[in-house]
Amino acid sequence: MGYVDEVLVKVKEKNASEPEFLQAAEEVLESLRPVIDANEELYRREALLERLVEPDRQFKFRVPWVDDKGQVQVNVGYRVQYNNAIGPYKGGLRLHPSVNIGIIKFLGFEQIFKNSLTGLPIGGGKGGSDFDPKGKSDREVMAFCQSFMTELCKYIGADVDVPAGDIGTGAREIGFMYGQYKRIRSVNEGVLTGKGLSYGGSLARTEATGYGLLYITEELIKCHGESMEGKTVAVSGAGNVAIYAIQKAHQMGAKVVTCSDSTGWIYDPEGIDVALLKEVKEVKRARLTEYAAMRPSAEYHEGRGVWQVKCDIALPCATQNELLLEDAKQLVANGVKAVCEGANMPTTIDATKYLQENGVWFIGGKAANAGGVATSALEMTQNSERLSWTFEEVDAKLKGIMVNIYHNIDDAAKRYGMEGNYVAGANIAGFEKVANAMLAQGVC
Ligand code: NDP
Ligand code: 2IT
Repeated sequence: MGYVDEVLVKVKEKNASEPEFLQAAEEVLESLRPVIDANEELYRREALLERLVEPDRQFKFRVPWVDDKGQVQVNVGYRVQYNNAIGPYKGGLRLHPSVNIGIIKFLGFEQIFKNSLTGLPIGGGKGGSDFDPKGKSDREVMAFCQSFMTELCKYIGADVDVPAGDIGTGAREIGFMYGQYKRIRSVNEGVLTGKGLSYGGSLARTEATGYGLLYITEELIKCHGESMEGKTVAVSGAGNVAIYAIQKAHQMGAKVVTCSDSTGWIYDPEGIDVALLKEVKEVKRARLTEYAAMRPSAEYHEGRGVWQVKCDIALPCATQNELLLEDAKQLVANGVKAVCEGANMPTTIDATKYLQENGVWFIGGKAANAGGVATSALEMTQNSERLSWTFEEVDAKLKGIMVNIYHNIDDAAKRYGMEGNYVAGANIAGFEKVANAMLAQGVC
């Protein structure tokens, strides 16, 4: 049995109750086959893959807090420090009732390769809690965040592990967590990214994941001789990534006709009104039914259905496994040209294969949504040098990073005879740097 297969068997045995992690690990290991096969003896002797799939350490802790009625609530907190071969652990904190160790591990594992692709010195980590911010008052969210950070602060630090936002964690939550970190540790340091602009945050971090997604999508389209101008785009999600993806797509002359949340979706043939969407989601924290009520051109539908709409480009920006095989078939039948992932692992493995086999240009999340964490690393740099860059400076660096990522993953795929397979290209390019760093640093 080859080394990749040996490791896959062990990973499946050891993590049988973690389907999302297994999905992420399988996708990566399968696509690394040509690289591993070329150095099989060395990698096996060094147990490189076994070391890569096993986190450096993982923390699980109780998060007690008091709600507005005086009732004590208890949530579970997690932080997985996956791999710091190329820099401090870096990755977001997800607050969603579905959060469990398998989901945090899948996200942390993917983060290793994504962070490597940015070209910046950041390792992989992820954390979060099964706390649901929906329907909670600001005071309850603060109580949770303070309790969460009271434990988390023992494990993080500006040169150790730097968390950030993810689903359910935005500027409000990062602010409360940062305040608590400072109370306990008495240091002003770049321990979190996505901070408010008045206390160490970076301009353009809020926009970065969505904008970065469009920069790489534009480069992909351009390299295939086309432009974003006049393209019809389907976006899922209505959170941080989706909103700024829609905004940048419109700035590029495309028209985004859909968005969605966890209860329903919008079809707006006139193009999504970003200002209204921001008002509904960022300010009122309301459902998309409110968008439809204020926008005569929009239709609201319950459930899921974004991928049924005819489009040239599809950008899944909500959550994992939200684009299934049947959706991929519909997209292909409707003539989709490109699918680029704003979310982490939104497309199932069979749907990805179907899209690739049917000639769709497909860029996975590790490359396509790397603009968020890349700009987080730029925030860390600004914190270290105690300077703030202008929006234009940060945005220009972000664009450069995304264009670079496209060419790196394209080149890596070509080097291994898989031209156009950007999923394999991203996994290979991300892996090479981490693997070299691990080998250079010995058995650890
Ligand atoms: P937000 O919390 O801002 O928004 C998430 C959006 O997805 C919301 O519209 C939410 O709907 C919807 N959603 C969440 N869970 C589900 C579900 N189970 N079914 C259907 N819809 C769902 O998160 P982000 O925009 O920050 O994150 C979106 C994705 O992008 C995630 O996969 C995240 O890991 C990834 N990502 C985020 C980055 C960042 O910088 N924020 C960077 C790179 C990747 P509702 O409003 O109803 O909850
Ligand atoms: O999935 C991701 O890359 C993020 N949620 C952003 C992580 C970060 O550290 O900015």
